Amino acid sequence: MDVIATAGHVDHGKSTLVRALTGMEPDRWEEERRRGLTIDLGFAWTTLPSGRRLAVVDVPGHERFVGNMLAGVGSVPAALVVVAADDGWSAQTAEHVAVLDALGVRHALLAVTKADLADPAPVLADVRDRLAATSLGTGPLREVPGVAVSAATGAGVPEVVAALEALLAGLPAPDRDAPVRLWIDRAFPVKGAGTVVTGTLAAGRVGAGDRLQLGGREVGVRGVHALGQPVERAEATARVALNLRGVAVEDLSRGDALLTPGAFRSTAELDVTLARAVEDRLPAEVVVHVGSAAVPARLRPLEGAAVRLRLATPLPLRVGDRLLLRDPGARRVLGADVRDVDPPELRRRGAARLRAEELAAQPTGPAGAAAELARRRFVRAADFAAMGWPTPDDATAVGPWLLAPGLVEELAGKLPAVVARYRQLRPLEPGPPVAVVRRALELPDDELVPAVVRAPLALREGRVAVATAGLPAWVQQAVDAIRARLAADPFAAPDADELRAAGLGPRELAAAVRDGQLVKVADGVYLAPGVEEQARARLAGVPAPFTLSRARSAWGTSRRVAVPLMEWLDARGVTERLPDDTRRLR
Ligand SMILES: Nc1nc2c(ncn2[C@@H]2O[C@H](COP(=O)(O)OP(=O)(O)OP(=O)(O)O)[C@@H](O)[C@H]2O)c(=O)[nH]1
Ligand SMILES: [Mg+2]
Repeated sequence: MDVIATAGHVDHGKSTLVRALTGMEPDRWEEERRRGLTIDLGFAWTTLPSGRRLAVVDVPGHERFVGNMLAGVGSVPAALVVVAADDGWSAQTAEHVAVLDALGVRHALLAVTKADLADPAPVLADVRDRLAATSLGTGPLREVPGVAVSAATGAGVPEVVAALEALLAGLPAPDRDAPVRLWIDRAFPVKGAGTVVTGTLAAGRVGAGDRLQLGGREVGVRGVHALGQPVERAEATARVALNLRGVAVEDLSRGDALLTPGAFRSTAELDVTLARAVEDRLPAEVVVHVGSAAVPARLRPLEGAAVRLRLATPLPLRVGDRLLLRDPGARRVLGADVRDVDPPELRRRGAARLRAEELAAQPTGPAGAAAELARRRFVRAADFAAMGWPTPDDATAVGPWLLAPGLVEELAGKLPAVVARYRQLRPLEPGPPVAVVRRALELPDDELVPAVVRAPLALREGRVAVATAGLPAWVQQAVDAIRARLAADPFAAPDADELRAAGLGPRELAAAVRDGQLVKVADGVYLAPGVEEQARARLAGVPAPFTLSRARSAWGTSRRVAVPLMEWLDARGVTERLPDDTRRLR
């Protein structure tokens, strides 16, 4: 299916031509038919002789309804520009064409209507001339095909049909694999079905059973209609009506968007560049139009074509989107391309100018993505994609993160100094905990730390440790003395006074335990590694079951050591405590 929107001055014959082309009545409201004036968007469709199906969004020409016109053309790739032969280029012709130009619409057909009332030739020539200067002009001659037609006599209608066929055949194929962002243009209740919304599906596909994101919630698609018929699945480009589950009509309005979950991020602050240079001052307040949405925004010129926008309500925007900025006071519209949907804060003096220079220098497309990743250094891959960037080929992927090329090596190079600094302050520790490294390297997530650890550093028990860390010399000496004594008598744990005299406080002892040189049996009770086997070996020679005091004499130690050692062995499953408080080996 193809979708085209009308454009043109009030009363120039848009709706009449749509009626002649489709046999359908685009003016849906009683008031519209009574006044012979389109107020809101109208929808009609037909099958062209080639078999191509065409939906037409008919817009109002009256200046008061330009907001509706904008909602109608926002997602549509091609326009049918209507100018009456007896009136020629008029105020809303100019305004509508400026809108199409600002939106960057590149495909159009000019129909000069009411050819029965005046010679259409001069108007055809004049308007085609004017259109050549806009985005609608294509080819080296910047031509727009034009046809004269009279809906009153029917003359020219077949020529309009033929010209439409040619135009539609030349439209670029929509991206049907892209995520869905359906800008809602109508929401209404249907008896028995519930909530129905309509919109122009510009990319992607949507089918019954899909789940779509709507603001902060998810809604289910119960059914899909296209051109009045139920379909399994609709593919871009298409006019679609979706029957939604999980949302009331009152909670929906024109300008809301239904989104592929997770594929878009909502943003209220963004950087754009104007599509055309502007000589005079930019307005401080504009209305941003995209799809069927219209949101007031504050505009801050950065420098040159670069502008920062702050939206009154966030919108699901992506880098590469074309926005229309409207200055309602001056009746002026500007096209603007979204360049960054998560722009850096501008705090320092001159930051705005630097940002503008950055944007001016940054290419668009994949090369722009590489530059963007280099600027951000790291970003979640899903976020980056939701911003509208393709994944740069040379990015480093670490779990859910993307890192700029070369960044891992750069950080790995910095890490030894971070570890050395830490160990200078805390010589008893083998190295900094992962969280400390994360902060020191200004990484956003602990998950990224392992990627920058290189030998001889290693990740050990939640720390980045020096493989050959060992203990400071004086601690090692004191521990050696204790180990020598324990080698002679494995259960002669030094008491608190002895430990203190040797200079071993809790931190030194913890370091010795971490380093595998001592075993902590209980607070203040430290023995040598291997004590478990030695304790078991001694108990093996004692008839079971045995009492604590029998075990104590087998170990040849005091109650101070024997009581916690016995419990420690119980806990490790070496011994088993029986109901009468005696033990046996397991
Ligand atoms: N003689 C003649 N009258 C026409 C022709 N096309 C439209 N009209 C008349 O022009 C008037 C306006 O036509 P519409 O089709 O409603 O114009 P429109 O552009 O849709 O107007 P808005 O939607 O209000 O902007 C109607 O009275 C039509 O009958 C034509 O080709 N010849
Ligand atoms: Mg009309």
